[in-house]
Amino acid sequence: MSSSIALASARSTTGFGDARGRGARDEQGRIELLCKAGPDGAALGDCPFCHYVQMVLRYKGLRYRLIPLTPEDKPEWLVEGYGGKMPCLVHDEEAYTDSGTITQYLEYFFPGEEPLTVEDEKPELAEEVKTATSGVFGAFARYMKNMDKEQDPPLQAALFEELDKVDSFLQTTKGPFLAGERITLDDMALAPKLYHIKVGVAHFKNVIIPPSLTALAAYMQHMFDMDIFQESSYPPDVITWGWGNARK
Ligand SMILES: N[C@@H](CCC(=O)N[C@@H](CS)C(=O)NCC(=O)O)C(=O)O
Repeated sequence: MSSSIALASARSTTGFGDARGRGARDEQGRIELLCKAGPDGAALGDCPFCHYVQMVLRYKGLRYRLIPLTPEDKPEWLVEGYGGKMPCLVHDEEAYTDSGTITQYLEYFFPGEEPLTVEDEKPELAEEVKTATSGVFGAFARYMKNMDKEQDPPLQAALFEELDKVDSFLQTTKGPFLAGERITLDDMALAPKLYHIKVGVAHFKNVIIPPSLTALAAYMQHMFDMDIFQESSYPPDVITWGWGNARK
């Protein structure tokens, strides 16, 4: 089995098979989410992509079994069939990897009253959200992984530039969410990354996100206060453990 999306596409031209509309109630309790384990090897680890998927599952009110795994504990089918990638969602005897694919799948099979995207109604806005947010995590990861002190200032500047982009964008849409008044998948994808940034740069670089980015600060507070964020989250020291390993 090459990739989960290819598998799903093979079953139907709609991309995710034909079972849409069976309703969440039929499916509850039959969803499993395999994700990175934390320092104790058993509790939830520091994965913003898993955090994202969990926020979507909880937003939709779907029950699921969370299965944190160390690299050694990954089942053979995951390693052999899916390159060991996590998060991995298992539903109806099919597995799906990549948080973007997983959340599209959930949105397709378990649609709510309002869509979690604005792509259909406001494609330009959807594009603007992507442009404003897509560079954030890469810039953060490059800064975090850098061990050469001389390279820190430009890498920090690059990250702050990306955060500034998000701040400016939030000023135009007026919040509380990226696309305005309605939460979208982009919010649930971004907030866990902002959590990593907040904790990671303070711990490893001794800097804080510039307080002048007031729209971003308000956005972060709003997202971090949401029940679905907190219920899917892990403590800050799990983040510093994870990035400590990535910096070795
Ligand atoms: N692009 C992927 C990234 C997933 C990813 O990087 N997962 C990492 C942690 S953040 C992971 O689970 N690593 C542990 C492992 O694979 O054993 C997605 O969106 O799902």
